[in-house]
Amino acid sequence: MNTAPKRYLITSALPYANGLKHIGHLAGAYIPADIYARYLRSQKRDVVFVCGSDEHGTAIPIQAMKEGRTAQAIIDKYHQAMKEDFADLKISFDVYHRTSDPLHHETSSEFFTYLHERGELETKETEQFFDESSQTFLADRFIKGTCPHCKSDRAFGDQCESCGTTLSPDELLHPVSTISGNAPVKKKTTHWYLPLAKHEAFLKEWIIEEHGKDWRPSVVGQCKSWIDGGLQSRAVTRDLNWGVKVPLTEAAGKVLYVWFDAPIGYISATKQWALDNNKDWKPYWYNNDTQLVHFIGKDNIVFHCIIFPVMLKLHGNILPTNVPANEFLNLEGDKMSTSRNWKLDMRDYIVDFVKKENGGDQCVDMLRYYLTQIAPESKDSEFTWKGFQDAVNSELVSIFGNYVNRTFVLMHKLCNGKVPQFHSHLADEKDKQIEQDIQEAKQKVEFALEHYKFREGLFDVMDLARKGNKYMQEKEPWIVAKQLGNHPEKQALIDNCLFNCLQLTANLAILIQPYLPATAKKICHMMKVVDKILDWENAGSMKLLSVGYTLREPQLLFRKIEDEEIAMQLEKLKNGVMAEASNTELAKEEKEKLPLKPEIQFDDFGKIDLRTGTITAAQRVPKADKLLQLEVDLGFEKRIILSGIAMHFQPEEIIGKQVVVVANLSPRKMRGIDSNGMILMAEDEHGKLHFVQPENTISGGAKVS
Ligand code: B3M
Ligand code: ZN
Repeated sequence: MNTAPKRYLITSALPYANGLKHIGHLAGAYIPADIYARYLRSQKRDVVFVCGSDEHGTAIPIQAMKEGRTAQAIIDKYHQAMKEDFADLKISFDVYHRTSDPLHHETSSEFFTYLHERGELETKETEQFFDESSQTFLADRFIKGTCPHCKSDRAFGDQCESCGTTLSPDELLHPVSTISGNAPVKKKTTHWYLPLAKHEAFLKEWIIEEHGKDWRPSVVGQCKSWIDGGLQSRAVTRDLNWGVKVPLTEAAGKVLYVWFDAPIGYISATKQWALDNNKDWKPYWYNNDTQLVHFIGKDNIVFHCIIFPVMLKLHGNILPTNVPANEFLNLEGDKMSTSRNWKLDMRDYIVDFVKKENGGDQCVDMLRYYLTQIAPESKDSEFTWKGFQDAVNSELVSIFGNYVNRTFVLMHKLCNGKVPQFHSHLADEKDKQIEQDIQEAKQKVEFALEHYKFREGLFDVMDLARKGNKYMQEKEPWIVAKQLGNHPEKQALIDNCLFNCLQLTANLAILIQPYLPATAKKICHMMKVVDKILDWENAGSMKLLSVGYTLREPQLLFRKIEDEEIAMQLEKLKNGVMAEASNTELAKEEKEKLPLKPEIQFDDFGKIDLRTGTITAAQRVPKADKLLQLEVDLGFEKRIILSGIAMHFQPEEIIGKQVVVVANLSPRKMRGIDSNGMILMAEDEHGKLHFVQPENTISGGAKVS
């Protein structure tokens, strides 16, 4: 690892072609990758940035069923839409491929065959649910039933939608096929497995020993807990009629598991890029002097850090150098969710801002700015419209935009629209300091970008703009112009200030370029220089603009975001959720038939001991999207209770809430944690949960009957 990488291959998670993608995806896997790629290109390094649509898996036929269209129609529609959205937001993929492409089918079949022929896969016969009327094996998501834990009938073969428990189809009570509505039968089927346990030593050595220090702690932590939990063999084939056919005669009707073929999509995309550009793709996947970096969200860590690396190793390819996975981005106090329509799609932003009359490239950069500033690099973070407005108005407009604009206005006013000379004999401490600040900024931003600390790098660029403002404010060239009368050095003093301010502006353009490419270009246009000036090696220089060169009139770099725009977005978000909730089958079903459970006797109810309590602590449960771990004070004791409310509440906001607890429920283990009781919740017509509470705060442990 001492030799500098010769070439870089950057990948962004291949989005499922089953719907539009939201800004959480954008912030997690696309913007940071794009910043990194643009930075490397400005360093003139050899870089290929690949992505494409993930068009296999059960997600696609399920969406087809929902929209009443064919799977092919679904992938065509969303592949095109996603491709356009990424282009609109200036994500600079070198190739945007798709996994339905024959080149990908070929590449992934070859990969499977290679592993199969070398005996690296095992086969196992298992029994799986089968729908006789449609003659199909049922993927977990296609089986519906009653949850063995909470008894809700909104449970699927993979997870209960009510309490969030992860399920296997066998655990469901009264399973039915969602295709036919009939009870499925069990049928024998053979599948191919990747025996991960065999590679445990390699994974430990590679992840923990080799990368334990340079990968993000959250990534290493997740890998470690997977490995420590014992690695199970993973099925790499499925009984499904949508996907890459398993290239074996005995495997008719089977396809590769989507998580087997999707990451191979990175290779197919590289091949496509090579074909289109008359290049050789092989060094990017076989030579050790390639730096492979996967940008993903945290839910994809196990696939990119454990399963795919094992596949790559067995196939003789290089391994990723880093997997800078991001945590999740919440929206206005709640988790983003497609099913509840609590989200902001990239497309929504494009339509409401970018494609509006006062929109355009500046709005693209405004979103890129805010999403990087709040990037969930080390913990979940939150998008709020107010936060967006503040970031744009008080930072981009007031600091960055204002600095550049003042520099140009003053230069036109006080220096005849030309780059002035610098008179060294008049240089003071402030002049020396600002020059040093520029050089330091370059080093800081560079260090941050090389280490995938995109937020930090952006902060350092803004900090330089802040320093520029301060320098100008202290030098006050407009006062010098007014007050120094006929002072012989008057113009020289003004010149020095504006010379520095202009060189700083050119430096800002270089440093901001990976983050806000359109803004950098606009500054170049104003400076009447070609984009070539944006090469990274130019940063730190005080000779970017030549003395005597005429510059254009300034243009405003960013517009303000008005209160009304924010109010409208918030309104839209709320209305969207309402509309979605009343649309969903679920809501309809529940409104029509919320049948009462069978009658019980007074004694049955008497067995339940309900008590009041107060939530004194709350935290998320790792790897369980829906669960919160609560500490509840019942007056006579404190207890740990797990509750499936994480999609509805942030841990911080529920501390201190009074609740009603089923206090004598036998303890149940979930995710390795004992839950001692249950909290009563009421669900409204939109599917939102509310605490059942006493009308006034009363002491803990009070009996409820
Ligand atoms: N399509 C899952 C996701 O979007 C999946 C990523 C594949 S990357 C090879 O979360
Ligand atoms: Zn349940």
